[in-house]
Amino acid sequence: MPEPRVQTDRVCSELDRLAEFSDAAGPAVTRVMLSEADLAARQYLAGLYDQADLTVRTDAAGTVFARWRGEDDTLPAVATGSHCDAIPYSGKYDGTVGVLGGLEAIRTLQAEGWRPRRSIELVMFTSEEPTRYGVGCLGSRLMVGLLDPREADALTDERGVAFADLRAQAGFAGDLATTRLAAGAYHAFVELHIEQGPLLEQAGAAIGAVTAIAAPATLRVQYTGSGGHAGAVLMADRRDALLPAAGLTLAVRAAAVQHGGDDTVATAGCLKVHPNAVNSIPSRVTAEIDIRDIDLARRDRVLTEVRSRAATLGEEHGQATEIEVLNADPPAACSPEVIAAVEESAAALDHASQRMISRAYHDSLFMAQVAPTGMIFIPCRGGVSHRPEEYASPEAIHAGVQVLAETLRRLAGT
Ligand code: HGY
Ligand code: MN
Ligand code: MN
Repeated sequence: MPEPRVQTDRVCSELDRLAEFSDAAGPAVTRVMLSEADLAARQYLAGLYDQADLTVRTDAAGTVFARWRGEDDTLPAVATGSHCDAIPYSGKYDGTVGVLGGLEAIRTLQAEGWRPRRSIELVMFTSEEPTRYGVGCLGSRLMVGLLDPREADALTDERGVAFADLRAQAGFAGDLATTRLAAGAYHAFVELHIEQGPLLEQAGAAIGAVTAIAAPATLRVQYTGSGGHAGAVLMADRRDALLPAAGLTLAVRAAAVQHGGDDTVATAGCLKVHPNAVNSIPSRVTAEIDIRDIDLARRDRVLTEVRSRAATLGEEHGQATEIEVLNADPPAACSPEVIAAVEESAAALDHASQRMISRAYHDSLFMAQVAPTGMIFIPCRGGVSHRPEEYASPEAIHAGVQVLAETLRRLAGT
């Protein structure tokens, strides 16, 4: 079988260029959904899609679909893709490898003169990261009907800007209900992504064939004390909102360790202190907590424990406590057919592969609810991700794009 002739230099230089659209100094990348940097990145990608003669549409949430028409465009297409938004001070490969790698896989197949029977659609999902609204995968949740369009439009960021207004300013018009995918829209979905863990590198395997995606949950807890002058209010008279929040960050770890298992992870990754001034007693503190597990019942046990501790801490400190579950999603199983296509493609190209679960979530977590879905992982150095040191080598990217191209050929050729 002819090896897909991936132009690795091209895709790596495009990844470098994409990383420049950022609100952080390199090598860090910050590209929050629909920020100026994100809008500029979208423009850059639109130019690349145009050069590849793809037919592009954008839905009302800002998810972009770039379609390579197959011989029979009426058949359910095969989709691939990922995201280009990036959490603050992260790296340049999370998500982008799946978008630019997907584009490179399509260009590689085009260059061979091969024509897919089914159309191949490259999807760039809007807002995979939870940075702006606290909930991740906004675009794919809407596409699969898991997020009420009115609720989504009403989401407000920390400046109080609603998604409805933000997307209108970006030119994404229309009712969010129109983002819902038609039943059977896709024959299959496969996402290329860095592993964001160390297993492939440790095993010396080039390819991960993902079998399942862990179950994420996010909790928001807000404590309201009384604040005041840090010098003038005596200790007995204080209601410092940071105290129950500090107790909660420790309780999150205790709950995961005592009530979870080896695959249970939890952290309070976000703590917003108001007014956040050294000489002012915190009057309001909001904690956002991330809890995950591959076992749903165990994840929910830990979630229940953390919610209970959050309430108790508020009572102990005599402070008003608001607790909100932002999302509590089930895990996803990948499709045996897509897993097989990934493994057979890797074998045909002499790339060592191994089956594994994804502890990070991805848009695939939701696409699996509407189409046979799989993921292709490539190693990232030291398993590091969501940090500026995140790195995927050209060799790793080359192998991942080759296997993606071959997987698309298999899935879209029939
Ligand atoms: O948090 C995640 O798992 C993904 O990177 N959004
Ligand atoms: Mn991420
Ligand atoms: Mn990602």
